[in-house]
Amino acid sequence: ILGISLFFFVKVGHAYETFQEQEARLSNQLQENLTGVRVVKAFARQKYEKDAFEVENEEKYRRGRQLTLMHATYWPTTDVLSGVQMVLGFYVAAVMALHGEITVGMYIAYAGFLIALIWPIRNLGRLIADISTGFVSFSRIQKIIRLDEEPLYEGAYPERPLRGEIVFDQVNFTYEGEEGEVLHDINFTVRPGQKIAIMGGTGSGKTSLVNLLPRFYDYSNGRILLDGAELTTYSRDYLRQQIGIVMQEPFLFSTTIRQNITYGVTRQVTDEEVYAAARAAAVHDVILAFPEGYDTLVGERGVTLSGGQKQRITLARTTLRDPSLLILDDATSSVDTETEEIIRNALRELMQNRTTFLIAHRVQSVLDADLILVLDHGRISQSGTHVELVNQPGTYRRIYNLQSRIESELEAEIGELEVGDWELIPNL
Ligand code: DUT
Ligand code: MG
Repeated sequence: ILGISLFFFVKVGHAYETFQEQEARLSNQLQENLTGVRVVKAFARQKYEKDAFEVENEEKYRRGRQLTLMHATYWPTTDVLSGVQMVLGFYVAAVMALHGEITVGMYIAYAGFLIALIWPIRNLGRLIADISTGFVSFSRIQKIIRLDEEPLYEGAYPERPLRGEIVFDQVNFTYEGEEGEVLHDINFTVRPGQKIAIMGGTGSGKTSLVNLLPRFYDYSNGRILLDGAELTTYSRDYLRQQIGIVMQEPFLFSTTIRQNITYGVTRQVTDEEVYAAARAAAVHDVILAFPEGYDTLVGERGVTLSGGQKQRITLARTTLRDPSLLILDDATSSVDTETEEIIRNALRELMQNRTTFLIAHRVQSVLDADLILVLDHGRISQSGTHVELVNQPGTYRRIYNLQSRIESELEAEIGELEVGDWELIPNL
């Protein structure tokens, strides 16, 4: 029995593992289909997805059946084996009793021992086979438990608020487990209160660069100094309290709009403060237009917001936190030019005396930046102020010319060209 159990220990363990893997694949596919249901519908891929699900589901059925078949062979085999052993034992003892080698009393005692011995051994065998599935589950859980937890509170908590002086000194960065550097040799200096604009094509590393500041990732080489101290000496918790970030992909929780805006603010906030933050993000009037105003639920149980509305609410959320250092990662990409103008004017006050990183695509947004960095495949290809960059050949001037040409063509068409606009465009 022990021999057979050990054999099955290996077999069942393996079958169980492949079954579990398939189950994971199936739930993954189901989850993707549900979250991406709009895309599936838009591309009329229902049948394709159903068929793909069917294939994976069939495979899970096949592996499950194999596992069940194994158990179905193993259990009766050990049962038959125990039964045969018992019958043999009874038979031999009966023959001995008949020949008078043992007494009948002894035979009865012996039969009792035999029953008491064989069933536990049969059960032990089953246990061994079951342990193998336990091991498989355990190692799968361990894979998750073993992952390093981000040490949130390790490091310094300076008493004074951040001034926002930042030095990037030959910083290189590679995503863990991935090949190829995403940022190469980044050097620049930011004085407290300055506004830094980052421009560059998609995938050039803009988000990666600003994500280094709240220590979402740690850089591989070089140094980043924040107020004179190496960034990695600060605790992540402290940095994230001090740094307000509006992420590129807006995310809202399924609660009220008010709770979404006040998210992450630990002190008591008045309605007036919430309204002010919403006004700065040009979303106050939009919210009031909803039937329940600030108490309107977002998401499945409430209203579905447009991309631009979501983005502005996340902007209000960060504004309300009143951070020492502000990062706006493409924070106005989903709003129209006019709304962007409103937001820009409202944010101007917020950015005052506060180090701000602004990732933008429209030259209009970066005109007044103290430093503009143009990223190209992870390198800073150009840096300087608007006036400096526009007077030298390069990417920035190209983008600038392109955008102002489109704009002036548009404006000429509308026939509303204002004299003031031309001041921004120097003679080229
Ligand atoms: N990258 C990774 N892993 C990640 C995130 C990004 O390998 O978790 C890669 C993709 C890309 C490069 O890093 O090749 C830079 O990505 P980033 O998101 O920084 O680019 P971006 O400048 O912010 O692009 P976009 O304008 O599209 O937001
Ligand atoms: Mg980005």
